[in-house]
Formats: sequence, structure tokens, C-alpha cells
Amino acid sequence: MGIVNVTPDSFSDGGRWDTTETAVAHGRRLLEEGADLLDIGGESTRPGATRPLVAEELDRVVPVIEELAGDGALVSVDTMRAEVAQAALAAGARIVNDVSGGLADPRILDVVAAGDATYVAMHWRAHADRMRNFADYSPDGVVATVRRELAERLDSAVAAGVALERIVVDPGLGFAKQPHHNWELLAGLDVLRGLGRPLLVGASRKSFLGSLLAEDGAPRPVDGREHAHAALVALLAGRGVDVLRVHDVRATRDALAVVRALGPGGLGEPAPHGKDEG
Ligand code: PMM
Repeated sequence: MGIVNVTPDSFSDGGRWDTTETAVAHGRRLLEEGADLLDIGGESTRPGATRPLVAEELDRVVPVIEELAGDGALVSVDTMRAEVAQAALAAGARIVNDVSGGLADPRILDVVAAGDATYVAMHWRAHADRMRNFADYSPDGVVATVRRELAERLDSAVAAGVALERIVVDPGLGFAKQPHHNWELLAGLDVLRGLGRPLLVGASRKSFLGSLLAEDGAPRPVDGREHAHAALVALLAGRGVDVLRVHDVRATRDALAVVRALGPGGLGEPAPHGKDEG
């Protein structure tokens, strides 16, 4: 899943694709690089961000979705709002990626159910301006707690009429999480697989990678996190992650090619080796 943030203020790529034209061109580039689908968002969820008006969010995403879905791309809309989800589905999106898992605007679940869309339910606790205050996972620890809270999100989506087989779950790396929580979740993905739904993981360029690679106390800037992310992708590939939400499609594809070439234990069939190659 290649990321197209049509926002002036996302932490990783804010302002780079914030016109329809640049966002569409970026989406097309990600498809050329091997993205299977595109996630188009008009609200930054960077810690501390303030929310755009509904009209602003609509103006950002709808024309981009129309163009890219019109090209034949599989498009997901990254939104927490029912109105935006509705307009996005009308514009050709087939997936609603709701980082709040239905908590921010429960009416979004009715829109997903009525539109027979695929639904990504991410683990979330509060909007970006307050989420730092919600990173407490005692007493059960982050993995068991996220699993339980995601199970509640699944139940409420199904109760609203969303088909269970249409739901994908996501641990929500970086959302009300300290760096160590993200690592614990990545190490505990098997527990989340116990929910019985496909898993989506979004680690690309996130600040826990910046913290990991910090020098003299200064986090590695966003543009210097790609290699660590590619290593993570290769390790996740053997652990049954179904969708990777990434900025760097080419690096991700390269990492997956290495895993495939290594064969069993990786993603799929071993690459054919020529007889003479030894
Ligand atoms: N992360 C961001 C935005 N949307 N959606 C899902 N499902 N999972 C994520 O981890 C996620 C998301 C924020 O990251 P960005 O600014 O790099 O897009």
C-alpha cells in the first residue's frame, strides 16, 4: 500500500504532494514502482496536529481519488470521517482506512457497510493533539491491550453491518505509543493474528525508527529511515503481515524480492535458480 498524503503538514511528507496534480503524479509513480494499492489521505495524524475542516479534507482527497481510481488503481481513503468516506467511495475508492477504528465518527461504519467496502480498523485512542496522554498500557501490557481493544473495534464494526471478512486490523504504530510499545507490538504480531483477520502494518518513516537510529540524542531525520524500514519489512514478511503501508515502495519491493529469493520461511516460492549458478 503506497501512501499519498495530500496534506500540508504530515510528519513524513507534509507539503510534498498537497495539490491534486502533484498527488496524482506521486500516486502514479508509486504504482510504477510496484504498489498494489494506494492510500489517499487528507488529514495529518502527526502528534500534535490540528484537524482540517471536513470541506478541506474533501477538497484534498476527492479529486485525487477520482483520477487514480479512474486510472484503474485500487484506492483506499485514509479518513476518520463518515462524510469523507462516503464521498471517497462515490469517487471510486474501495477501501476505507480508518485510523480510529470507528471511534472518531461511528457513522463511518454505516457508510462502509452500505458501500460494501473493505475496512481497515486501526488501534487508536485519541486525536493527534492529545494522543501522547494515552500511551499507558498497564496492567496487561501493550500487546494484550491492543488485541483486546481491536477485538472491540471488530465487534462494533460487525454490529454496524460491516462483513467480518471485509475487515483488516492494524496495531497503529506511533498512535498513542511510546517507541518501545511499537517494538513490542511488532514482536507480538502473532498475538494480533489471533484475531483471525488480515494484518496491516504501517512503520514507514515513523519516529520510533528515528529514535532507534538517533545519534547524540538527535533522532534520525525522516529521510534517513528507509534502510531500517526495509530491514523491518524483510523480517515482517515471514510473520504473516498481509499489507505494508509504505512511503518507499521501491525499497519495500526490493526487500520482499530478497525474502522471496531466499525461499521457504519467506514470503512465497523460491526464485528459480539456473543450473549453472551453483
Ligand atoms: N499511519 C499514518 C496514517 N495512516 N493508517 C493505517 N492504517 N496505519 C498506520 O500506521 C497509519 C495510517 C501516519 O503515518 P504517515 O504520516 O507516514 O502517513
